Amino acid sequence: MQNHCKTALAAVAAAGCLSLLPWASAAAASGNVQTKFIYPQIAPAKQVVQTSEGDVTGDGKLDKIELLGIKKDPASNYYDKLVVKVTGGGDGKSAETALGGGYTPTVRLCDFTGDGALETFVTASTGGSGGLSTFYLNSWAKGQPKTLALPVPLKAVGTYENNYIVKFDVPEQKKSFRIDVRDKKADYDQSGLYRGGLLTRPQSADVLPFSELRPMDTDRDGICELVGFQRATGLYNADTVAYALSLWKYQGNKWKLVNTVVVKAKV
Ligand SMILES: [Ca+2]
Ligand SMILES: [Ca+2]
Repeated sequence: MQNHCKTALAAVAAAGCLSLLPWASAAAASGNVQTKFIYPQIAPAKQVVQTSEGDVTGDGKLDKIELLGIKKDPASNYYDKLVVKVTGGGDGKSAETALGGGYTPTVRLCDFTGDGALETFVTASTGGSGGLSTFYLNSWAKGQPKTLALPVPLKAVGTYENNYIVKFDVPEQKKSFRIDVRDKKADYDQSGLYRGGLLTRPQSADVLPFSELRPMDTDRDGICELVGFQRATGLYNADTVAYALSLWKYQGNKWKLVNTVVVKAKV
């Protein structure tokens, strides 16, 4: 099990690892004359971003799942609000739940909880320079939307060491990983971080929150795990040093950390 998960994480790493108001009217009365004012106002555009099918309610019949996006500015790529709407294939009833906003949202269906019914997993990019995303996991058992917990990002930290090594500590699993960053030697020497291969000052590497949580059935038991990707930055935001990967299984209403690995970022 442990070995298999390691293999799965390694495979993920090797694979490269790595988006109203209608015209309002107001009537004003002035003596016997009524003047009607009409103000142009922009209606938030609500649109279907993605449609899929699957049994999320657990009655054995296919449901229709729609990811809806609402924009205040139709010209923007940013959705101010996202909504998941489920229309039951069995009884035709629909239910929906409102989520936060983001860029390039997607919805995926998978059974994370192991109850045989699929959950909806929505990802949306924050659009910031950190490359982060937000995630929403909902169950729809018996047609009732319920928000489920998500994994918490690893509190891993990186520390530069002599000879162009960054050591990452993952406290959640009491594990350490040493990443060779010799390929950045010219940049690091120029910035004065190293002299003759020796560190000139303490320097840490930051491990950011999740840039991605990817549903994957890594052990092929029909239940989805989540693989988390956290980017680690060195001297500056664009200086990507490594990725911290974590494998999570949903157990007893929470996510259990199964394995972690820190891998060197590909140049
Ligand atoms: Ca489920
Ligand atoms: Ca699985």
